Amino acid sequence: MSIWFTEKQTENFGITMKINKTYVSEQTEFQKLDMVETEEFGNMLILDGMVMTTQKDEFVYHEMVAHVPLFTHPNPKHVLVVGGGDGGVIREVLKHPSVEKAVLVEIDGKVIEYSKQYLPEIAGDLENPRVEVKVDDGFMHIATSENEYDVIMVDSTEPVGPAAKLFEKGFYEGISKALKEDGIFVAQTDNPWFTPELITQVFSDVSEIFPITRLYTANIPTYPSGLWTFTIGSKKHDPLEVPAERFHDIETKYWTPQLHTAAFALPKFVSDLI
Ligand code: AG3
Repeated sequence: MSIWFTEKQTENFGITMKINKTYVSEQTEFQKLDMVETEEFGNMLILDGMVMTTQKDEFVYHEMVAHVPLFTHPNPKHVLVVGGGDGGVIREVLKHPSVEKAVLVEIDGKVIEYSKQYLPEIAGDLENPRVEVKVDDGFMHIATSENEYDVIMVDSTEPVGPAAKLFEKGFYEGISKALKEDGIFVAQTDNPWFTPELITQVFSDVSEIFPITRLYTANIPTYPSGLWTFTIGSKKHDPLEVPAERFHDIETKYWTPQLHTAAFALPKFVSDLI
């Protein structure tokens, strides 16, 4: 007998994977957490029935969340990751030598604990001395920060459950206040096939707050539709005007200097959303 997991991505459509083992299946204080081994994509973290990350394709999301804003900023020193308790974004942030301190604010300590145990190559850098891990509410952390960060990355779940307030305009206003005068932020903003209205709404909210607002995409096979979007809000630096010499050498599997710019070239039906 084989066991299969389906994420129902919409009422009528889903993604199905063969599961070899279930390591954890637990209701935490905030959400349902499952950690499983899949045949095709290695170990996988599922929150509230939604695929968060897998060993095989995690690099796409984590590299694209981290490197696009970090290379856009000329000298990012102080960085905040909201959510992202699996540690993947932090691992990529640490590849930038200018970063002196990276703060991770994850609401659910269990995500951190089980990621360290079952996703060690993703979570391994959470112990790095340049990293400060806080198990806390990211929304509150933003609300109480002022003029502190060069770059903020919002690595949230979907806008249901604990992350719903991370997609509201008031949160982006808080982010703007928490950023320094030339700060940049990025948020994962779902996909254009099943949640086009969300992309339009977030883009419009962010562009009312930030002078430079941009949308870019990456291919993530285990996320709904595979075509994922990220929205950037920037006070001064434009991700489309990064001087070539700023792209220092780093080891990546998805991001390249060419892709940094190419990721902003949108299919027509996607650019029509913004
Ligand atoms: N956070 C965004 C995952 C969204 C996936 N959505 C879904 N499967 N319906 C990923 C966390 C990785 N650090």
